Amino acid sequence: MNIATAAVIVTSPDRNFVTLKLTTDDGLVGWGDATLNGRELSVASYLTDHVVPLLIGRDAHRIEDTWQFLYRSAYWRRGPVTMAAIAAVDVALWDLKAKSAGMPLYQLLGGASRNGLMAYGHASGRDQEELFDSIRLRLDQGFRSIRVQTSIPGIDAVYGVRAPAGQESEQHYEPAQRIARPMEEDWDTRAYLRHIPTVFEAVRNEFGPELPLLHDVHHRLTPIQAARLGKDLEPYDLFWMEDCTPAENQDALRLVRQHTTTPLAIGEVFNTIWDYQTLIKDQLIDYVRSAVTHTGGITAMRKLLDYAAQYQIKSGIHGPTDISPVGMAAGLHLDLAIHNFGIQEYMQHGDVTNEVFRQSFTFENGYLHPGNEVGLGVELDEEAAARHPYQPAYLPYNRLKDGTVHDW
Ligand code: EZ4
Ligand code: CO
Repeated sequence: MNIATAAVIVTSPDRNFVTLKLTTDDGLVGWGDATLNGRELSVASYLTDHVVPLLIGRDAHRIEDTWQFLYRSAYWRRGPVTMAAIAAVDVALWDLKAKSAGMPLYQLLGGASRNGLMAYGHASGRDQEELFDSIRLRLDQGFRSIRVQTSIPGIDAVYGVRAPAGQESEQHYEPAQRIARPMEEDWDTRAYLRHIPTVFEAVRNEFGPELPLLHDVHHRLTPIQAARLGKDLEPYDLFWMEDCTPAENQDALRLVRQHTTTPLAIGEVFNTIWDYQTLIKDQLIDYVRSAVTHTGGITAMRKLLDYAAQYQIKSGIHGPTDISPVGMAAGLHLDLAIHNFGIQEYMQHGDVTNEVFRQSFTFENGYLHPGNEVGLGVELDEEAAARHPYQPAYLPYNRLKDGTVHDW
């Protein structure tokens, strides 16, 4: 089973996606997701210009060897562009191996460790009424765990707040926008720290103690501010507080950890196991947030999550709309197979994306399942993809009131 052709497909149905297509000399097709939100073409170039020529003629069964070859032969290690490119190759090879074995991928990873994957949905609102409507909408859709984000009085635009429930754009919230320059948002940490505990108090009073609630701080706090927020949220029993500090400095989480029992999740912008080294061995976090797409594929994620498992740290695989259905499916197969599954984020793609990517994973009664098609169970429709050419898009960024650039 040698690789005969490798092609990079860039398509923009509801948003940009970069997909790697591998075909073998015996006629199988494998798919990998290489989407890096707002920097898509750099990964497409890394693949097309530097990786595709190296893949032709290689034995598609040699997944570990191909991973090590791409990682080490580049000399320049790690980084989001490199690791997304390696991830795409790795996931496409796992898709091929599972297809050649005639099995869904999770069977090759050890088989199912559970019946379904608890997924959390996103709720948000500009005020309490909108937020409660949004939570009810997710509950009606079957979600049994909810991420809560809200507007903050005194801040104009805040991460994670989507259009009100029922509006057309509500279904496919996407922070990246198809504009020529990044949108500027504003930020006020003191206003945020005052407001958020009141929101969780209101949500608990309305929806009761059972519902698992999550919150994404999106890297905006210093360690001592994050420690305070974790303490202030303890009465509301969060499932997790996500990305509370920008964790290039892993020791920042030590300070947060010393002050609060609110569970901590981090890592959607990390790209290797080394970004977690201190966090895992010193037990400073509870959930690993990496996406298969951004962390070197199934091969690297399996090692990362097995390492985390030794410290009772669980998975919380990133599942925003900027992970394509191919990347989502890869995460779901891994989730089903590992022992230390925690929760899976599920933002749900829009109809146009779902026409381009035919998928067989299911969402029923709050649980995702990767399905039982051979391989990943996702096939890209190249004719449909060609109808949606690439469109430049940027994620927003933040400034404080005095104009200083802040973490977004
Ligand atoms: O902002 O995926 O937890 N989810 C998130 C996402 C990220 C986007 C960035 O591309 O933080 O919404
Ligand atoms: Co996040």
